[in-house]
Amino acid sequence: MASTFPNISRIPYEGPKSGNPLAFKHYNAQEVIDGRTMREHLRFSVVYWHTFRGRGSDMFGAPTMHRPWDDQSDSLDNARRRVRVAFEFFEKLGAPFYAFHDRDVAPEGATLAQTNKNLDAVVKVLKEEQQRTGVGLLWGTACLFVHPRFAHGAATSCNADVFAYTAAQVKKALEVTHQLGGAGYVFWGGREGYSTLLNTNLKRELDHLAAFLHMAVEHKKKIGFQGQLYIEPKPKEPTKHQYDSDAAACLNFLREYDLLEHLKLNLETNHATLAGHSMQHELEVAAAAGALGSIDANTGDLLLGWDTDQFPTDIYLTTQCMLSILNAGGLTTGGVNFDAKVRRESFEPIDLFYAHIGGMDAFARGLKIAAAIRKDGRLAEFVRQRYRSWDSGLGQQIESGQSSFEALEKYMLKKGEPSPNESGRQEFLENLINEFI
Ligand code: XLS
Ligand code: NI
Ligand code: NI
Repeated sequence: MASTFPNISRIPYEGPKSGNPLAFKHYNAQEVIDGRTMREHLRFSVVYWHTFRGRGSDMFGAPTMHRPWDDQSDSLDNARRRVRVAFEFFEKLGAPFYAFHDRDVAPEGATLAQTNKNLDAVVKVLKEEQQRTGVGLLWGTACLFVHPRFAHGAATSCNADVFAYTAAQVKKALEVTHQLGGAGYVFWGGREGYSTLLNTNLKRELDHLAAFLHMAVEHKKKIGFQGQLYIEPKPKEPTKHQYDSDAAACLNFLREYDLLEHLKLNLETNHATLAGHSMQHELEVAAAAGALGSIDANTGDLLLGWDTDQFPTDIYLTTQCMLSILNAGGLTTGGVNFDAKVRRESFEPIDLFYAHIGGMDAFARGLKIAAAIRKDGRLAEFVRQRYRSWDSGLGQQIESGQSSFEALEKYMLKKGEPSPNESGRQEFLENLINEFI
């Protein structure tokens, strides 16, 4: 097949002084930072949905994207052609991974059987292209939110038949992900929530969601899929409330239903914003539970209240992300997955390159800065010192469970007043971070 991007060669690393918009200034795949290459640390992934299916429409306007390779039909030929283009893009960008929903890659047929057949036909091409290029699947997932059958939810639908359809669809999506050697599989509860409590049996819906995930775990074992399962928190949009609203809610749900050992979290920046949290908060909450799995790297717009899914370019943000990720031991099965889309006004194919290059460079810089902050050690040392009263004596006794209200009362009656507090030094620490940026 002729090249779709004939004027673009493999994006080179040219270093920070380069003025070439089609070169990396910071992402140098083979450069070793803190014992691992940047490629291994960051495990970049391109999403099929925004980048190859996004058309630039919004609720007020028609599609704007110029995608000359795509005739916008639902034909299998078009779907197969798109795969070749997508892999040329992944290759030229030097992205080691991609991610997709079942319905992004292959058209839905008139029946489930026909839909599965379509998927198989396209998966064949995906497999060929993975083998040709060495690009791997970071995670697969199922689209359980576009079709009208999911209007009331998928696994949490009031309609048991829809639950059955969802199970069948996810069974197939897990099998296909396994076939393509996927490193993981994501559950994002697109419509698993409610628009009004007037018509909702919340407890029953949560029970159903848990039963569904247990079946998924069972099927995963049955087919021998070793990939990591993830749940992706998001508080709202499209529904008013989604059950997987933030990291803490997901963890509570997983714990309550005995699922915590089977799933980790796939955290998305813009979803954290919608939940009223910072991305770093979500990362720290997940890491504290040993459940930090993967990230959907994007960012919102401070002045718009929805999931705008912009490419991340803020070095402060990527530094915070990489600090939390490195402190948690780094990404293993997960990756930095650009669940991000170019703006409606950025309609040329070359904008897809600019967007991803910018996101990759922003994360590469974040990685370098975070590694330097860790190597310097002052930040970690400050935090360590701040808690030093817990390292010996009274604090140590409490932490090791060897104390009681009575013992502590006795201690305090004798001492009278706690030792004085020390400054939290927020501004000092903010200045310290800026030394590295
Ligand atoms: C939507 C979600 C979605 C998931 C995959 O807001 O981010 O894209 O990542 O279903
Ligand atoms: Ni996402
Ligand atoms: Ni999102």
